[in-house]
Amino acid sequence: MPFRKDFLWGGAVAAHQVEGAWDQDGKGPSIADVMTAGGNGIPRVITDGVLPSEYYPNHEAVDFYHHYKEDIAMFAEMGFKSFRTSIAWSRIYPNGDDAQPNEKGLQFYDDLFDECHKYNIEPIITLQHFEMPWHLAKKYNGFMDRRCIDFFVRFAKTCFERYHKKVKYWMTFNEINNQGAAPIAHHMLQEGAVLTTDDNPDNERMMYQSSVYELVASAKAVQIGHEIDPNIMIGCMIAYEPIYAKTCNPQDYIEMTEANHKRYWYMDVQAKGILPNYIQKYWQRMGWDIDVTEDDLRELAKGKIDYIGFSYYMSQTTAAKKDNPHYNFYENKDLVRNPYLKVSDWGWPIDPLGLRYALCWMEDRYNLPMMIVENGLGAYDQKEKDGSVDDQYRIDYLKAHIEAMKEAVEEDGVNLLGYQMWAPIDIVSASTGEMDKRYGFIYVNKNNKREGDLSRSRKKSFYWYKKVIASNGEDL
Ligand code: P53
Repeated sequence: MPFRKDFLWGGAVAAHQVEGAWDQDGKGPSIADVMTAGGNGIPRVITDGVLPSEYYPNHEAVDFYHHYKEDIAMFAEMGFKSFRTSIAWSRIYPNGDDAQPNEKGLQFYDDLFDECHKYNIEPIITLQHFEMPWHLAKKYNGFMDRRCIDFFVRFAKTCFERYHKKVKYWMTFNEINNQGAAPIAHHMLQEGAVLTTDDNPDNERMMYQSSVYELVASAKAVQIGHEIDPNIMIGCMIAYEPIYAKTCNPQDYIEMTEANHKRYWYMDVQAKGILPNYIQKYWQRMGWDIDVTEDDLRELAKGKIDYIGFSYYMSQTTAAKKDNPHYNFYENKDLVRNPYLKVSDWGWPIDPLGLRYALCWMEDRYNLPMMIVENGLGAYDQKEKDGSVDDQYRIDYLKAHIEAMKEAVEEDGVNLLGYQMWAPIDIVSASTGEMDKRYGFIYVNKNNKREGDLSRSRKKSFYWYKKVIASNGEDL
């Protein structure tokens, strides 16, 4: 049997994409609450606060805040061993810089974790999943301001103290590296509450500066978490997309190497506790004076993670270009099509074997336990008159990825703790704000046009995943 007996099968969501109740029980607005609905290929707009004229899909989302008991019962019916979600920072500290936490927000997560434990489902928690308090963006420009380190640490400490007996697995920042090779306004707001515009020529420097502060905040939180309870496991959360070289031309390999540096230096910091030479050399070459103190470096060295959490959706491919002597790489212009792969309806290359490659790459580089905390297919689902959804394409996608993960465990011997698919229930898409980009085993009756009564129903894939878990990954 390839997977350990206590393998953490399950699913993952994020607070802002499911909960709704955006202004209830003392919650403050978050950065997700000021993003409008985009569409397939249409970017979301970030507004200056919540405007009455706009529609913000995260305000209601799928109202998990009021449906969580029903939803967790359905996860339990599938046999979930784990459920990953996040704690909405602005439920706990509505402004982010408040002195005292909001008890009602804290109570909600106590109830949620108790509900999971009722079914022996292990809650797995991300602290900052694209939902920093909006006030931190407005007042401090988020992690461009060093003071945000302390605000995050206060929030993390409150959560560790309150929940360490109920939550063993934690992650600090979701997909902290999305911004790495793509310093666009959307990512910088999502990952660090930094407000900017896409045409700001200073974005890349700002991205590195705010990323450094985020990494210091993460490292400090790891240390505090371990002081509070040495038994909890605190991980990073990296969006892992292998970047392949287009050909075996060595120049393509150097381009690939530089691309990986830009996307994954975060993991080197969090797993090895060092600020890699290649990234410091890059800053020097660009003439940027990034603020990193000796104290910061000591914190990074002391705040190493216990395991690697990562998402896996796709791989990318790049090739060297003329007139690019330093092999600089930017995700918005330096990717090429991989002729061996098909893409999803949203243009994401589908590459199951890339997951095996990913697990091997990280095992070789870090030799740490790993957890796949997101993997799934966003697709247009068709609900039939009898209420069923025949989502065989979703089953095919997940099956192929689980097979690749099995090979990595069985043949390469990687140390894998669990697999949480994204997302067991339909949610609001992070990148587009759509409801119609569906990921779930559970269909939620609500669409892009805001129609629907939020009722839940089982798709074909629901029964398939139940069988997968019951057989510990044997029956795919
Ligand atoms: P959506 C981009 C690339 C890969 C993963 O994404 C990404 C993103 C979005 O910035 O995000 C993760 O909803 C993220 C989730 C998100 C999920 O992947 O854009 O951790 O919050 O929903 C899927 O289709």
